Amino acid sequence: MTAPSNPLTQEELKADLTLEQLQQLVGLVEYDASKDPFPVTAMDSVGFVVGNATQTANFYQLALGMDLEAYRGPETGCRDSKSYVLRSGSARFVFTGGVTPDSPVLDHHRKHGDGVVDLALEVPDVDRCIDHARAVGATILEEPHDVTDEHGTVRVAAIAAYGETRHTLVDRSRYDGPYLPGYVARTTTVTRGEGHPRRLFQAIDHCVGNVELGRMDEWVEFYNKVMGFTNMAEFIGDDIATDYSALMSKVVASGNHRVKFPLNEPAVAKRKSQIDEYLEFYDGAGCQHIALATNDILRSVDILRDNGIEFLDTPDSYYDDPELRERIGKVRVPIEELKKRRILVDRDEDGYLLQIFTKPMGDRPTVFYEFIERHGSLGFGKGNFKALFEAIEREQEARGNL
Ligand code: TYF
Ligand code: FE
Repeated sequence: MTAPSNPLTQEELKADLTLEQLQQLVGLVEYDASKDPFPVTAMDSVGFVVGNATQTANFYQLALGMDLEAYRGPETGCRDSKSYVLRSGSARFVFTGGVTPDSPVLDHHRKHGDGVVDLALEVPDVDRCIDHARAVGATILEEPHDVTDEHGTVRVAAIAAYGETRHTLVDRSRYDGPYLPGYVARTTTVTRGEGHPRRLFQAIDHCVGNVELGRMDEWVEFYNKVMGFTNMAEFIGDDIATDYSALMSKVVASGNHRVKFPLNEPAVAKRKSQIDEYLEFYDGAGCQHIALATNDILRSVDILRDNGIEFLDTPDSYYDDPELRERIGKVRVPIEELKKRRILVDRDEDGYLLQIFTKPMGDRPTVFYEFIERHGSLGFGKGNFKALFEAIEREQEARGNL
């Protein structure tokens, strides 16, 4: 099988997302798919292990406006764990919790707390990807195999990434059942406000990994060599790191930029890096934040705040700085509207973006979300790094971890 010419996933082809909408949401570029040794269509799903999947699934429906889609657990023959599959646009999250005391899921949770275990990728040819990954020395966690039920067959495999994170590779082109064989369809029973308002985010924009001091380039090379990802221009180097961020960062992306993975490592600085705090509390490398693309960040943030989601605060001085207004130029709303909501704004040669960051979602200061509305910019908000890292450090200090 050849590389995908249409970057839409199996389900987006059936659903209401168009390629144009995705281009706008996550910023796609053109590329020659025929030379790609490891063709990737898109993110398939983000897999989480959590302490209580039943309540987490409920929370993500109520607070983040996601729809429940599928379920697997003791009632369906999976005795030791429960998994709930939720969706918002093309973004799919799978929350798993342990049921039996000896469940390996609980061992993972004991060590890492709530966190991301799987950044699963939809690929057109699982075997071709694994053949390539093996040839260049990747760790294969699961050999390619078929999973089948009355709805068809899914081919899956998995390779190891940073820490205990994995990339499951999924080809669901011969399957039309709920999520994966073994799952049953489950629909959302919660109603939100006026019946069922529009979703709060439409797609996954990028997933960031935090790795140990000195190991960022190793992981960049892993994505280059194993997955054929290329380096994007945006990075945080020594220069910025020592000034204020206490971290270094590089970004790798799949051929068409549909999948983007920034990687951070702590920088040696005067104070304890936010990345060190993560590594300490997650007990190792792992996924730090997931950026969710929205086409109306003002509305999303208003609803999310009403639902109890807490965002990082940005000082008035950020908005009142005349230099900001000069740098940003005209955006779709008055700066006052952004200031009211603490939404950040950045502009580069391609356009601009609006972004905001939540506080950590769980008990440990580890995983958080970013909401992002892109208007042409393909970047990550470089102009906001200083304000953002200062806001993160204020939280870190309040936790006594600075
Ligand atoms: O993904 C990014 O690169 C931006 C900025 O600890 C960022 O969202 C980078 C590092 C970090 C938090 C945000
Ligand atoms: Fe980000």
